[in-house]
Amino acid sequence: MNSVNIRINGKDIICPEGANVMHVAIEKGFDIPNLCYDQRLSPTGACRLCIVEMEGRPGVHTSCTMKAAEGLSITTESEKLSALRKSTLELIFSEHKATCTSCDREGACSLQDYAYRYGAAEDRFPSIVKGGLSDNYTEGGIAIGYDVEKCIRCMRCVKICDEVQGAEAITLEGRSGNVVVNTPFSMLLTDSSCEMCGQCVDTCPTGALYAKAAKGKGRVRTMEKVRTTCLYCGVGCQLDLNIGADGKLVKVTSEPGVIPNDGNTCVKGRFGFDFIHRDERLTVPLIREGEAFRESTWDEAFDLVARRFSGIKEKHGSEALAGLTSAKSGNEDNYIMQKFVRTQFGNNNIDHCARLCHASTVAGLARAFGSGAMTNSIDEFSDTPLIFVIGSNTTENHPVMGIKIRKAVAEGKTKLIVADPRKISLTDIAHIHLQQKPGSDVALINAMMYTIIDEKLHDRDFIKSRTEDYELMEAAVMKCPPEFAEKVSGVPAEDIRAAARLYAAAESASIVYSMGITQHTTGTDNVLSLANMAMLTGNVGKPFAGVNPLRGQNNVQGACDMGGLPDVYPGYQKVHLPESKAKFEKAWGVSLSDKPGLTVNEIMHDVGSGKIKGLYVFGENPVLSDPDTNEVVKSLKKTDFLVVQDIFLTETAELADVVLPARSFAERDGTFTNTERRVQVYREAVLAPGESKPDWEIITGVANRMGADWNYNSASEIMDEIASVTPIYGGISYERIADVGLQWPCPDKEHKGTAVLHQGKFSRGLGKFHPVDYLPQQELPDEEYPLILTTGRMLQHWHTGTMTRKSEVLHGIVPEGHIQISPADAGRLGIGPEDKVKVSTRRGEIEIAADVTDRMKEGVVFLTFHFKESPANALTIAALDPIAKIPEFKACAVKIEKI
Ligand SMILES: Nc1nc2c(c(=O)[nH]1)N[C@H]1C(S)=C(S)[C@@H](COP(=O)(O)OP(=O)(O)OC[C@H]3O[C@@H](n4cnc5c(=O)[nH]c(N)nc54)[C@H](O)[C@@H]3O)O[C@H]1N2
Ligand SMILES: Nc1nc2c(c(=O)[nH]1)N[C@H]1C(S)=C(S)[C@@H](COP(=O)(O)OP(=O)(O)OC[C@H]3O[C@@H](n4cnc5c(=O)[nH]c(N)nc54)[C@H](O)[C@@H]3O)O[C@H]1N2
Ligand SMILES: [Mo]
Repeated sequence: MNSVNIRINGKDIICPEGANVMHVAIEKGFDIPNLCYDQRLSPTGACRLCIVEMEGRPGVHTSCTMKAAEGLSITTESEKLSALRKSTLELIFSEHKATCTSCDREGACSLQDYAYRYGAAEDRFPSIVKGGLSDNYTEGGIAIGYDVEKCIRCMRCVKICDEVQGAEAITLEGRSGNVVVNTPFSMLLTDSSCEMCGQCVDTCPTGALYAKAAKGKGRVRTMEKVRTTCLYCGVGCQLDLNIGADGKLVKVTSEPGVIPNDGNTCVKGRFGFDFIHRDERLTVPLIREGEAFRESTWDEAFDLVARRFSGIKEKHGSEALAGLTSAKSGNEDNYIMQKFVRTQFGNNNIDHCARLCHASTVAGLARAFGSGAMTNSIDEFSDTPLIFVIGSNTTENHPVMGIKIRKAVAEGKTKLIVADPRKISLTDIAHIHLQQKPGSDVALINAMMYTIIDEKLHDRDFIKSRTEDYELMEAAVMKCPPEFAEKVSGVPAEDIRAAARLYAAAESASIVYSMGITQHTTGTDNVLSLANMAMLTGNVGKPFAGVNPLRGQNNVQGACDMGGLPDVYPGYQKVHLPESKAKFEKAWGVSLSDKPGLTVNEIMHDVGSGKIKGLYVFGENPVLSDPDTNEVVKSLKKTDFLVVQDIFLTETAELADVVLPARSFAERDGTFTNTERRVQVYREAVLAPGESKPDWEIITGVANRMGADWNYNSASEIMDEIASVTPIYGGISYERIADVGLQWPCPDKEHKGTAVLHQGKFSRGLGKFHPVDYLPQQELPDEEYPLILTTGRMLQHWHTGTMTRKSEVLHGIVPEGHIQISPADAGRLGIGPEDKVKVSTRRGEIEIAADVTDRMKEGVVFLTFHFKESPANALTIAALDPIAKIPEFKACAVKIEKI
């Protein structure tokens, strides 16, 4: 883009041609009054406060609709402008009842500020406001309230909902001259597309829209704002926790322009943190006495835990101990946890939920590219010519990335292919939807590659210069023409061909995937297939392309980076290699085991068989999240000694011998690493409940009583140790990431971080093609269990529900679980909407209400695992991918009966 010279108040400025003048002015520190402007939105020009004078053009002009052109010269303040702004404000007050004394926004309201600045009177014109509070802005008035008397019809809420969120849920009715209707916003959640993200509340300049839970709890100016990183998904949104005088969270706001979310959040980030103040929070250590727990001091708990673990080690050897680390907790805590297991337990029996999640990604992409991480960055999704979403329900599970994709498609910048057995929200706007049967992805992708090779759409230069073993892959693919894939997957061959052509023809194309790909006995094969297809078309190692596994938990990337895995130290340094062992023995001052440890499922298996006697579960809830719950509970009950460290008394904690109370992310400092490998800070914002401690402090307490001598004073100090032993984090320090996080690899203090991996060269040198053949799922439907059950998540809830089900808003929107079933299957089984059904597999059964929906394909049913009353994992199968050891959460055989 060309640069141009413009002039604001006599000051020369260089900016891109066509840039929004208001935006440029604000960036350069000029204070042009505005009410309808939000940098994320198209210009409205409605409030007329941003008027400026322009050299050579008489009159006044709105700067928010002005584009930068060479020689443009404007003046932002003058007597004339002040007079006009004053009367504009006075007119606005005829629509806005200035009840400032009782308003939460008092002292932090642009309207109030400008009125003061320009001496506007609130009562110069008669009020035309009618109506009052409308709590029913959203259904049941759960989250958001609307005060008609404060609305100045700036359109920011309408536009943010349309242009940014893509939900198009808000309409402004009856806007004609001076006529104001009672409820200009009419919406009902049940048949509205509102996602309750609260973007409208956040952009509202006057407080007409407000978070109901925050009403009366504190004025903006009296609250402290603490910038932090969201606890929910791997997008890593930056949020501002607004803290009231009582030290409690009042509401969440967010700032446009801040990476990676640009001020956008989903319903969980905006309204889902009230769980931190719930009475059910753990406040003191608990020790089991018979069937019940009693409270204890930290001293007693530390002593007991250390004594029992040491005792088990002495009597049964180090192999009798294992630990699970936590993708919900910080990098520092995970680093300390794996150091604890490796140095105090003396083995590598450390793993975590990444095993249930992206283990196949780590295995597959490491084999193909040399690194298991997302290759590209979140920002790119606004401008990627083609996005292929496969097995990711992006708008529900990585919502802020989902809205980026939605916006890019709406603006015509992006073509979208979605492959998912369900009609998810993204399929509504997709150019092609491939609705495959669960478990048939290899056939589908191979057939796409068959078409690409057959029609010579592949990138021969890239294949020749950057990859190896192409021929092996080609031989496998040529066994899988689209007609074969149609038989296996149920997707018409012509659709597969069309998708292949669209993907291959794009100037650059990005693959976005998640659990639909990874959670299969063929998970690693699925990932290898996607890597094959990206390399086949030269779509790796450049911007707007790549293979992008969306990491799930807020810090699952970090928990892996920190060595929360049985085969690697921090930074993926292999435990079996003598040089890494020597390095960490020197750094930690102890001798270490070079035998790779056990994975989650192997740990659970050995717990069940009695081989493992002592287990330390940190920040996970395997009773509800591991496959085949009945077996998991049986196993856990067999442990000699089970320690659970959590913020709540979870279903797993209920089985423990000792429960250790942790602080939540809002009560301590630390870092999370998001899905694009960006290391970001979260900060202490509220008072911690009772005697809870930060995770790293708790683990250190146990370690020191087992013989370690660790003296960490802060999370930042731990990060310095991490940086010293972890080359990809070598350049990370709290100082450097205070404002904006850095993306690893970031090897030294001068390095600016890495946005795109594998540019010029793959991490492993040449990219490696792998021949992959289609294999069916482990447990196929049969006469007795005729349907396929696939499991996953929904927008409003998080995994085992420990947090989201304790949030008023989230629980209010979705209080219970449902099984999604196609109208055809429901009809055949005589099941109607909301009917109670019994769902059973060879492993267990649950009762739940039916959601009959044409979003499901015939023969497939879908269940989330958020609700302990209807636990999905009572049904799932513990069959594992042979390489990655990830369970087949996405496909097993099931039977459904009406109760
Ligand atoms: N709201 C919310 N967000 C979350 C989470 C949460 O619990 N709640 N969890 C986080 C975590 S840890 C993770 S890992 C991510 C997961 O994020 P996603 O992977 O998006 O979540 P899922 O719902 O498990 O599965 C995604 C999709 O896979 C489809 N699917 C099922 N079987 C198959 C198949 O055989 N092939 C293909 N191609 N698709 C299939 C499902 O229909 C579903 O739409 O979400 C993260 N974000
Ligand atoms: N059927 C089925 N099962 C699945 C999946 C599926 O798609 N289908 N997906 C799998 C996937 S991808 C994943 S990632 C797993 C998730 O499985 P889990 O990780 O077991 O699930 P969460 O409910 O997120 O558990 C996190 C725990 O950490 C606690 N916690 C939160 N913050 C802190 C903290 O700061 N400190 C401590 N100590 N604890 C904290 C929470 O209260 C909660 O108990 O589930 C897996 N299970
Ligand atoms: Mo996950």
